[in-house]
Amino acid sequence: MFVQPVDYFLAVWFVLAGLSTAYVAWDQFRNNPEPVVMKWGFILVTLYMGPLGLLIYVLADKEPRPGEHEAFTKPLWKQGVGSTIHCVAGDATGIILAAAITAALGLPMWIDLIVEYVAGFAFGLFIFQSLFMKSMMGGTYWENVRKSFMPEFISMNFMMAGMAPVMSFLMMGSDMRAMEPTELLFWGVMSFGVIVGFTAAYPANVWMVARGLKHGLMTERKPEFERAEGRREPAHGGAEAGMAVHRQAHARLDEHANPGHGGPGGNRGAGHHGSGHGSSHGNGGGGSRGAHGGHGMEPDATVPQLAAFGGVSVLALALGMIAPANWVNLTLSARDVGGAIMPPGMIMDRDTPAAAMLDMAAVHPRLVTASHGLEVRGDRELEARMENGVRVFDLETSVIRWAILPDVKVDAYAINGQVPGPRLHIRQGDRVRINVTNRLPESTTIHWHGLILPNEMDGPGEITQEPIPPGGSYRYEFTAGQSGTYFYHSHDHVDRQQALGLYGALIIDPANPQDEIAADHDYVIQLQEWLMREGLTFPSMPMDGGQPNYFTINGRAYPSTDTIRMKVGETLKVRFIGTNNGFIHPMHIHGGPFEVVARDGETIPESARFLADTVNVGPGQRYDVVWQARRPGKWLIHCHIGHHTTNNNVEEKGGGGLMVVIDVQP
Ligand SMILES: [Cu+2]
Repeated sequence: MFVQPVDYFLAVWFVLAGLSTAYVAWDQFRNNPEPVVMKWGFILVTLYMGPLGLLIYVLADKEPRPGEHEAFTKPLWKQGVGSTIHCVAGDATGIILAAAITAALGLPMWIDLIVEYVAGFAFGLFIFQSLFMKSMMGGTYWENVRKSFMPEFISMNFMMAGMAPVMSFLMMGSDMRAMEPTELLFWGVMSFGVIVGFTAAYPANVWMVARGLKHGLMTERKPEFERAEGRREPAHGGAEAGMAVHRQAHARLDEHANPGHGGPGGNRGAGHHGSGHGSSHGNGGGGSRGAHGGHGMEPDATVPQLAAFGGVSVLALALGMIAPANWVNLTLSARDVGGAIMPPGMIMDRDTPAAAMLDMAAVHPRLVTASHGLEVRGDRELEARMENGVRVFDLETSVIRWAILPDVKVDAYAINGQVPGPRLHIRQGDRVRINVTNRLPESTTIHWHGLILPNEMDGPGEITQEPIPPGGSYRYEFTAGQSGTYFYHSHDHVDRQQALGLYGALIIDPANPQDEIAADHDYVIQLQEWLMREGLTFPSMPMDGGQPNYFTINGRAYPSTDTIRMKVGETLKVRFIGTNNGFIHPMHIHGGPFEVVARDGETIPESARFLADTVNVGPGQRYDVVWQARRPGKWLIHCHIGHHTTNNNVEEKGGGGLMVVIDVQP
C-alpha cells in the first residue's frame, strides 16, 4: 500500500526495472551473440537491478555493431562483469526465493539469513553455474559442480556479505513492511541488496576470471550460412556447430586486428579462458598460453592465493551476517513485526522485543474506516436507550481519521467515530448497561475510572475479563452510586490505545440536585497528546521516539479549540479530566484565581476548598474548578508547559495545542 514516499519511488523503480528487463530480453534473443545461459543471466540481473542492470548490459555485453561482440567483451573488467552476472543471477534468485518463503513461514530473521545463504549458494552452484559451465565446457554435470564449487563459494560469500547487512538493517529498520513480501518495500530491499551484493562480489570475480577460475562473457554465433538462409536452429549436432562457431569467431577477430588487446599480461586470463573453449576472441593476446582449443580451463591461481581469497571471503560473509545482530534484533520474524512502521526517533536495539515495536507502531492508514473534518465534534453527549429501567448505551471502537486542526488529521482509535468518545451523562443511582463492540485491529476493554462497581465490570484486560477480541463485544452493567466528574478509557494496551484516543467523559449528576456546585457555565476539558510524523500517527508516550508534537483539548488543538463565551460576573465550572496518558499538564487560567471545588469526582467540603490559578492535571486525575469572569476580554485556559501550547513546535495565533479562549463580554 502507498503510505510513504518510498512506495511511490519503488513503484516507478519497478516499472523501469520491468521495461529494462523487457529490453534486455528482447535484445539478447534477437541481436546478442552469446550463450543462452548468459542471456538469462543478464535478464534476471536486470530484473533485480533495474536500470542499473540495463546500464551494465549496454556498457559491457550488448554487441555494439554486428560482429564486434568478441572484441567488445574482451577487456577484463567486462569479463569480470560477465562472471559476476552469472554468479548473481543464480545466487540472488536463490536468496530472494528463500527470503519470500521464510518470511511467509514466519522464521526469525537470523534463520532467514542462513536459509538464504544456503539457497543462494545451492541455486548458484547447482543450477546456474554448473549448467552454465556444462553448456560451455561439456563434461559431466558433477564434474562441473566440483570445478565450480570454489569460485562459486568465494563469489557467493562476497555477494551475501553485501546483501545480508542490507536486508538486516532495512528489514528490521524503521519500516518493517520490508519484511512482508506483499509490500513493494520488501522487493525494494531485495533489489538494493542485490545491487550491493553485486558490487561486493565484483572484485573477486574480476580476479577469478583473470586467474582462469571462472568464465566471463563469451560469444556464440550461428554459422554464417545458416543465418543467411534465415534458419532459426542449426540443423546439425553440437560438435559440428561448435566447430563452425569456432572458425568463424577466429576469422572475425583476425579481421578486426584488435590493437587494444593484450597488454602485458593483463588480459591473459580472459584471453586464455576465451580461447580455452574456443567460442570467442581467444588467442590474440601475447600472454595467452591456452591456445590449445580444447575444453576446460587451466586455472593459474596458486593454492595460497585461493586459500587467502577464500578465507577473506568467509570473514566478509561472517561480518555481513553477524555484525548487524549487534544493532538490530535478528531473533524477530515477519510474523512478529511484519508491516509495523516505527516512529522515526524510536531507539530499537538488539534487545527490543516485538511487543514494544507493535505498541509504538503507527496506526496503519489502511485500517481507517472513516474520515472526519472539523465539523464533527468529539465528546458529544450520547442519548441513552431505556430497557426495563436500565439506561443502555452502545459504544463501538474503530479506527478513524480525525481533524485536530484545519490541515492536520490524525489516525485515531475512536469510540462511536469521535475523539474523545461520546460523553455519558447519567444521574447518581442510575442502573446503566454499556455494550462495547470492538472494531479495532487489536483487543480492547473499557475501564470505568473511579467507580465502585462489580469486579467483573471494572475492565482491566486479562485481570477481570478476557479482552474483547476484534469483532467481539462485552456488556458492562452497574449502578452508579457516586456522583461527579469521571471518565472511561481503554484498559488493554493502555499505553497505545488511550494515547490514540480511546477515552471519554462520564459525568454523573448528584441524586439530589442541591448537591451540585452550580455555575453559569459548565465546560469539560479532556487532554491528550499526539505524535504525528511523515503523515503517520503514532501513540505518544514518554519514551524515545514517542514524544508528542501535537496536543488537544476535546480532540482539537488551538486555534481549533472552542471559545467559551460568558459575561462579566458569571461563573464557569471547568472540569479538567486527566485523559492524558503519559504526561502531566499544569492547567492555568488567566484573569484571576479559581476555586478548586472537587477532586477525582469527590466534592471538597466547603471549608477545605481553596483558591489557585494552576492545577497539575496528571493522568487519571480530575479537578472541578470554578472561575469567575471578573473583567471583560479574552482570557486563556492553557497548559503551562510551553511546548504543550504549540502545534508541531509552532505557535499560531498566539499559541497552539492545550489552549482555550474565554471571551468575556462586559
Ligand atoms: Cu501540558
